[in-house]
Amino acid sequence: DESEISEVETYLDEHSPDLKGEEADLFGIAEDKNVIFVSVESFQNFLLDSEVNGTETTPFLNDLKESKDTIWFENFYHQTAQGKTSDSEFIVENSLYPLGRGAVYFTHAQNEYNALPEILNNNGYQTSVFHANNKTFWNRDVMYDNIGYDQFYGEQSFQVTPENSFGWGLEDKAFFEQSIKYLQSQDKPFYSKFITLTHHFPFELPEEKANIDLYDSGSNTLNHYFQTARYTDEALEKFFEQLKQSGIYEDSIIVLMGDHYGISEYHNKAMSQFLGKEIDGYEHVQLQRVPFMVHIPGYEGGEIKEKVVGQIDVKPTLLHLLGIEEEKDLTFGENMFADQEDDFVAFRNGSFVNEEYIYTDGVCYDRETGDPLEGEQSEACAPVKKQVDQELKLSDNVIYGDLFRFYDFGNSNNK
Ligand code: GP9
Ligand code: MN
Repeated sequence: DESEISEVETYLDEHSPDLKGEEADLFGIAEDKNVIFVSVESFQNFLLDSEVNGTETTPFLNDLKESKDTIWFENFYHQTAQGKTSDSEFIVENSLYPLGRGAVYFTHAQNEYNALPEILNNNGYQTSVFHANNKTFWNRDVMYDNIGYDQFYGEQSFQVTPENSFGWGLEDKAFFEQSIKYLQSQDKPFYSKFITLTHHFPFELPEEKANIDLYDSGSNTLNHYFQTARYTDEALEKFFEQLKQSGIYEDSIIVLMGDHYGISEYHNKAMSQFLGKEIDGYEHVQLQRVPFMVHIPGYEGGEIKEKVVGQIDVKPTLLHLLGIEEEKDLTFGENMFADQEDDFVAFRNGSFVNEEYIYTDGVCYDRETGDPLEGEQSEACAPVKKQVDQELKLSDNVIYGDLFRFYDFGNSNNK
């Protein structure tokens, strides 16, 4: 009820960043531009700059992340749980945490939200999603409708043939190519989310489409993982070219984000062979880093940001870049361009990362060295851990109690 939502409001007020709006870096740099957001399936950071038998896995992304017109957050973590891709979508759209059990997209698709597409709609954007799978998968059709997407281009919007599909369906190269005509039909400015599919478990690719060797380890999954990653890297490169050719590129910013891990703990032995080190709790958390790149055509100030950030921070960050100030929004994440000292990335299981520490399975590690802290030092994580648990609980309250019904966001979203 009202008292529960004011508890959330008070907590978020007390923990909001020092710099808001125009004071922080890059405010409004993408004002009135189109936003092309690409959710890259199962893509983990360790793929970047990796090689198999001397061949780069991701030549396109390797260049992109270092280029003048890209801002790359190298310590960006996915925060998904059982809802996988749908959790990553939910976190990005709402800056709320996913649930500990089940997928919010299924269990709470009818809640009141103040989601990114609705806010963008109110600010004159046309909003759409592109994903070549059945529309009902993850209950997307229902959720998308609730949170304000204008169009959803699902499997039926695409020509899927035996030649252009394998694995989960339409291959990424055909998916992007066939999407261009729909993008051209959007009213400007538009916000369009693309969800890729090829680089999905079990990561199998027809041999003639593979441009990198299989890896050689005891895990068939990891062995294939590089081939589909390479395929998706090529698909993204082609997509950028097509955006340029169709004249969309210059008036757009392109955001790339990995949705969640592709290689689970089950493959730790093979992963440890690949990385050349043992995978303890610390390394496991570090493996949850996924790409997050903001590509701004014409921008010259590209840099690699070391700040610890996560999917929960995407919504306030995008609004910041677009120059949209949502004074009354309730977000658990923070604008990545604002300075904030005591911030952390919380995971659904209660683990966390902040600038100094990584906490998981009851162990507090030094983030810099990866060493577990011993004795009294190990208490260093305790105060942050307390806040992490409180924050997850408050976010759960919002979802389970549908608390946004009782809050006035100060815009037309409230019914
Ligand atoms: C399905 C695709 C993959 O449409 O988004 O979902 P995942 O299994 O990664 O959650
Ligand atoms: Mn996924």
